[in-house]
Amino acid sequence: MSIPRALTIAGSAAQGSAGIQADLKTFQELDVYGMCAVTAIVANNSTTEQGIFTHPLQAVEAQIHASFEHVGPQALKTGMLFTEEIINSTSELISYYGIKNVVVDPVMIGKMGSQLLLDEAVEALSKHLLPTAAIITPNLEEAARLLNISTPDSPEAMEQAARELYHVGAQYVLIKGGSLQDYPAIDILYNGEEMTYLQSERVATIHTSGAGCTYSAAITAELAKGKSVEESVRKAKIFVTKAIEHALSFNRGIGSTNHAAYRKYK
Ligand code: PXL
Repeated sequence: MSIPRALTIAGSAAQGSAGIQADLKTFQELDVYGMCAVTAIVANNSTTEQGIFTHPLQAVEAQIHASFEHVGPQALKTGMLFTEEIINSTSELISYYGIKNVVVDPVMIGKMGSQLLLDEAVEALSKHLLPTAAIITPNLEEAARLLNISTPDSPEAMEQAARELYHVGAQYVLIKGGSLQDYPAIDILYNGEEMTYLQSERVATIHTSGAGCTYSAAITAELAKGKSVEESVRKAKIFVTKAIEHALSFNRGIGSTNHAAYRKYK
């Protein structure tokens, strides 16, 4: 039996809401066979800081080879890559295997405040990884950091940032306006020609850990099925909105996006 297959190259988020955990749950919910290459282990959450533990570069590369040499993904996403050497190696392996459906989520700071990308690695992300991307999915803070500008504070400023990021090299730029407080949840997709607005109502919840990972994983899953970037983003926006609407709160701290909500509350 044949099934679409996707790979995530990202960190492990021990609390289960974000990182590879969010990615694999999302792939599964969208009927896509999920694989992972773990870059680092994050044992922090909003109530405890147990630390971030990195893997040797060789371990990351070995996992990527194992995924391609055996099952073979039709799409991949990158999340937390942490170091310049992991970024450079991932970029090289993307070119080596010639995969085109590449979603780059330029993860920098976790909802819980953990630093997930070292400062000295930001340039490598722009220079080496971004040009391999079919789509890059920054939030406002990440877009600002990548472009060295102040954080976009309006849809017009988001459009401007999308244009500039497009020129850095991705084929599509999706700027996520979830943190633009006085607006609905507006995301802007740009492909060098058209600005497409995707809008949903703002959901009043603090339990949004994993939203960015879930969104980019859903895009990746749809690309693995052969959908276009625009179709994939539209479906992913619905998927992540459901996940936020039905967010899970636990005993304390920031809870999780609900990766099963799209299936359960359609
Ligand atoms: O939400 C971003 C994110 C991505 N990847 C890992 C994380 C987090 C947030 O905690 O832990 C591994």
